[in-house]
Amino acid sequence: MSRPFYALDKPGEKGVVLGNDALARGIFEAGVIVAAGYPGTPSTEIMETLARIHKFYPYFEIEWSTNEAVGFQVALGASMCNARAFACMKHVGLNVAADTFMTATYAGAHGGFVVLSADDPNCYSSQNEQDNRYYGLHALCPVFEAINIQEAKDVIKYAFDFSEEFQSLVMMRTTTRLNHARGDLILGEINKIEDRKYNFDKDRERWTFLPSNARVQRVKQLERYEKLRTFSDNFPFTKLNMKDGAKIGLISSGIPYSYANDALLKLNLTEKISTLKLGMVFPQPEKLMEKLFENSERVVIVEELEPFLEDFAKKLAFELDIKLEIAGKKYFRRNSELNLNEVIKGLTKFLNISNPFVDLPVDIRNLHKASPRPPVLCPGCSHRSTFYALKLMEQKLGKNFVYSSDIGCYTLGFYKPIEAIDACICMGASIGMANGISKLHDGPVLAIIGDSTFFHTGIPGLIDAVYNQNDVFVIIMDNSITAMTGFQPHPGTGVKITGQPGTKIPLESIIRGAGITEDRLWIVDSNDLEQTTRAIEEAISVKGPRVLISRHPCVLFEKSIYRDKIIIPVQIDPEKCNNCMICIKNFGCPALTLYDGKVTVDGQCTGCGVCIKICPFEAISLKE
Ligand SMILES: Cc1ncc(C[n+]2csc(CCOP(=O)(O)OP(=O)(O)O)c2C)c(N)n1
Repeated sequence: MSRPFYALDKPGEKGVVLGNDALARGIFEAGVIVAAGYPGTPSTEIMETLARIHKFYPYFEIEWSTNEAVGFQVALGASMCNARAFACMKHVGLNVAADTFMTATYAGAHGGFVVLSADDPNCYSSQNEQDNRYYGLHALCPVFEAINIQEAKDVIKYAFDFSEEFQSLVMMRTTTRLNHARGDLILGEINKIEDRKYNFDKDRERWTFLPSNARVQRVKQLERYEKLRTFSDNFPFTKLNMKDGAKIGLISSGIPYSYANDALLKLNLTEKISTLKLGMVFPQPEKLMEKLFENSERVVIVEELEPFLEDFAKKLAFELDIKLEIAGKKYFRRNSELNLNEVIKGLTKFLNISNPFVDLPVDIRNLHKASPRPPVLCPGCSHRSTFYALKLMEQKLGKNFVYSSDIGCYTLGFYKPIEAIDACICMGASIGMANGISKLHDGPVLAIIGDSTFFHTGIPGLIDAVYNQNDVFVIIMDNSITAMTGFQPHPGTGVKITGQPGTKIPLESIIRGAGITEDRLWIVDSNDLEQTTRAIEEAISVKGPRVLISRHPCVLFEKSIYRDKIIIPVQIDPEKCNNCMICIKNFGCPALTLYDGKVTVDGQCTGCGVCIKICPFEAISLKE
């Protein structure tokens, strides 16, 4: 197996990598001993790259945990043993881990402990664009950011040293633009921490949050916070660049700083504006800010999402009684991402100068737009067959079902032609919401959840349904992988992140353990339409909590591992096809298209054969 660039022991070597590869490299260089997390775009590749590095350096431990709370707890346990520990998640994952996080920050870190929160401005692949810098403020946990690929590696590596020096947890906050950008990276030294003992630190008062201990730890947390506040001015990746005679200041961090820097270059303003670039965005460097304020009449804050730095800057200027104008969100949007174009527009408005680039296509995204495509389930996706069977049953019974959904590929059942999904808020919420709806709604209430999501946070909802005898029909769309985030294994697959075998936990064993009896449990092959429809019909006629596992492996995942598998696609007999369009309008497989007024099969067909069963004219068959 050839060694990827990011796994080389060649300090000084230069290459081009993904932001997430750079972050993984930094974590590895820092000497991580335990890494844990749960997949979530845009963070997933960090763990996957670490797992690839692990193949060459198996001395550290790495796992996909059941969910982010568990991942965080695994890392916390390792930190308690004096190990360098890393927890990885997307921004909403920190909501799942928040209960542990909020209290763990009182106790602080023993071995260096870094939690990475990958935020997603513009909701590219998320249900919200929450700004997790506020978690830092909320938990008094220092938050670091990086402006480019090289810094991503350097900052996160440094975060482990920092964490140990201050005995503090550190949050590394990234955004999609950093995680998924590519850029130059110079490799650093691999830190080999050889002389440490990794035994549990039996400091019982520190780790046991009985109220009597919690009060003491809270005071310690506040003392630590004061040290962090003071240190922020000396943070090695924070830089105040004062310009002689400049009366304008600019504060920024992360990717927005890179845009601001480019904008100043393009506008020829680099010598006229003093800049404060923050590497540590919480706590903020008060002395550096004070210096900038004292020398400026106006300061602009360039930041994405919430006015996090802006609010702090205004408060600080007020407390210091320095009179100056501080502006931010007045010139820069609060939702979505910024880009160079937007930053130039905002800056020129703030400076009240004309924008020389206004007619130029500065926003390169406009030049490279892909043709618009609606998000759809893949050709051959087994979720489609389950939805189709459900829709058939609605027709047959003359009833509309309520579909309380979870997050996964199946959420695409919201779109035409399926149009099933009625509600989806966050991972693990489908069964809980269905429990509530079932108490009031007159008609069948379904909870739609995937296998990975069921393990993640679905189980308590099912236990609630059984315990409270709620009239909820849970459908687990089991494609035997975490498909939406790119085929990560989970407890139901029985394979670990390293590719080594783990212990497989069948969904049905948990469901039975939660109190679902055999007469309330159906297990079908999703692509067997007859079997699936029959099971749905039986289950709908029963009251109380019941579960259908609709199981068929993800077709894309299968294709990726069985590359040589011969696919026999379907064909349409033009003599038999009368263009009723059921296969296109109701079933909606993207491999079936209308060409020259006739239904045709394109090269995407996976040969799942489900469309053969739905054609009332028997016009579809497998190719010979
Ligand atoms: C708290 C949280 N963590 C992670 C994610 C990212 N994410 C979205 S869906 C999903 C899991 C999907 O897997 P599964 O339930 O098996 O459904 P599939 O996509 O395979 O159909 C993940 C990890 C998220 N949205 N929220």
